[in-house]
Amino acid sequence: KYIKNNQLAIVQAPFCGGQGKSGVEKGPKYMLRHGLESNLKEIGWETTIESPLNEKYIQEMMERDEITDQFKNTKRPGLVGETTQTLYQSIAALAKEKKFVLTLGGDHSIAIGTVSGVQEAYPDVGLLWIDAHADINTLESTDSGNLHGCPVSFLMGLNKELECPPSLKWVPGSLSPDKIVYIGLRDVDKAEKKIIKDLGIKAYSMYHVDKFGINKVIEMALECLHPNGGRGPIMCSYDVDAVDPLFVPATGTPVRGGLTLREGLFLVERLAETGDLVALDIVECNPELAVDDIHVSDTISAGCAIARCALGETLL
Ligand code: 6HN
Ligand code: MN
Ligand code: MN
Ligand code: MN
Repeated sequence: KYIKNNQLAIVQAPFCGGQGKSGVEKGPKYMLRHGLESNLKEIGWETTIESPLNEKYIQEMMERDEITDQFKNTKRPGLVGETTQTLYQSIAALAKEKKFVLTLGGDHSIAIGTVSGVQEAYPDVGLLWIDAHADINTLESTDSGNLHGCPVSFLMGLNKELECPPSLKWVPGSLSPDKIVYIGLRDVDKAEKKIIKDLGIKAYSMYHVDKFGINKVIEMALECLHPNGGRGPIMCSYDVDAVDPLFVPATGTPVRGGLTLREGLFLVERLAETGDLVALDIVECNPELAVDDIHVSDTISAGCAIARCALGETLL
């Protein structure tokens, strides 16, 4: 009911500046080469490919160093701020046109732009964050200085009282703690645990997946986002490292003990079934971290399967 005429915008976000390993910017190209767009057409979507970050920009980005673009401990805030603002503007426009926005990353820092953009079209959107990590470090708490570990803190406005790099000041930061739910967590930093606890954010870790089963977990998560059986728009930001590295080996920060591939797909099949999903990010596929071709194809085909299941391929 939110999306008009099966319109789907596939946004390429070939960005690696939120972390230190190159190759994650190749995610979109690999997923498209795998046939993702034609597969989605086959199931009835009217697709367009959007590339808000142009070639020249990406070339420049790869050449920028983290010595000059640094803010205290934080790496490349200038680059991350500019890139996510560009994505934000383009995605806000697409979502307002009532298109489903599928963004292919890139590292997870791009969610600063994708979620802010979708929120502009759907202020009450509920965000499902599927990840091994919580990505809620602040400018002060981050140990690594990698901004892909921080997008949620920006989306929630947690850096506003801190000294913030000018490039990231555009972020509205209006996501409230009851409009995000985590699933898949198993590597959360100490400071992140405290933030999650203090703000009362709902988080289903792998412990909860084992305890309740994936079906119960997703039902509880949906209930948190739109309580009392209510309905409303849903966005999903899906870090492929939520799925166990057995199935998704080529990713920057793999953590063992994750979702099975079926659990990872079931989650998004259930979202497709609600009919309320308006946007999806698929991030952190890094084909360059594969040790062989099988690792590449396992990772890319899992990423594509997540997109297809979220967009209804497996619904009968
Ligand atoms: N991701 N908590 C660690 C950090 O560097 O802040 C890991 C972050 C991983 C980020 O997977 O998108
Ligand atoms: Mn992660
Ligand atoms: Mn960690
Ligand atoms: Mn992540």
